[in-house]
Amino acid sequence: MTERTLAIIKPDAVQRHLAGRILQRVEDAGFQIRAMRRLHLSKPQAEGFYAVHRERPFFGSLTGFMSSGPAIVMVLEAPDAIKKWRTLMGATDPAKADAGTLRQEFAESIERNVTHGSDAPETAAFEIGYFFAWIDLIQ
Ligand code: IDP
Ligand code: MG
Repeated sequence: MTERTLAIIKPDAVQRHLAGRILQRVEDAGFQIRAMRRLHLSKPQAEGFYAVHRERPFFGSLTGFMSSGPAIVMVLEAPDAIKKWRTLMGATDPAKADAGTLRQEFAESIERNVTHGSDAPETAAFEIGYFFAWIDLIQ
C-alpha cells in the first residue's frame, strides 16, 4: 500500500553539505518526493515537533540542535514508506546502525544523526501536518 512519511534532513547534514547526497539516496531507493521545503525552526517550533520527547533528558539539547540552523523537510511516498525510510536511515545511534544506512555513513553522534523519519502512521499524519498544508498534498 502506498504510504507517506515525514522525513527531515537535519541541521547537521544541511550544514555539512550532505543534503544532495541524501536526496540522491532517497530517489535511488524509489521514493517520490511529494513535497519539500527548507526552513530554520525556532526553539518553540522544534519543541512542538518533538513534544512526545519533552520528558526525556535530551529534550533541551535536541531542540537546541534542531533549531540551530536550516533543515529540509519532505513528504516521501512509497509502498510501506514509514518502515522503508527508517530502514534506509538506520538505528538512532549511528554506532548501532547497519552498514550502508545513512546514519551509519554520515551521522556524528546519537543526537546529530542527520535524518528524521516518522515511526508510525499516526505520527506521520501529525508530522506531515506540522509542516505542510493539506492542499499542498492533493495530487
Ligand atoms: P529516531 O529519530 O530514531 O526516531 P527517537 O528516539 O525518536 O529516535 O529520538 C528523536 C531524536 O532525539 C533522535 O533522532 C536523536 O536526534 C535524539 N536522541 C535520541 N536519543 C538520544 C540520546 O540518548 N541522546 C541524545 N539525543 C538523542
Ligand atoms: Mg522518533
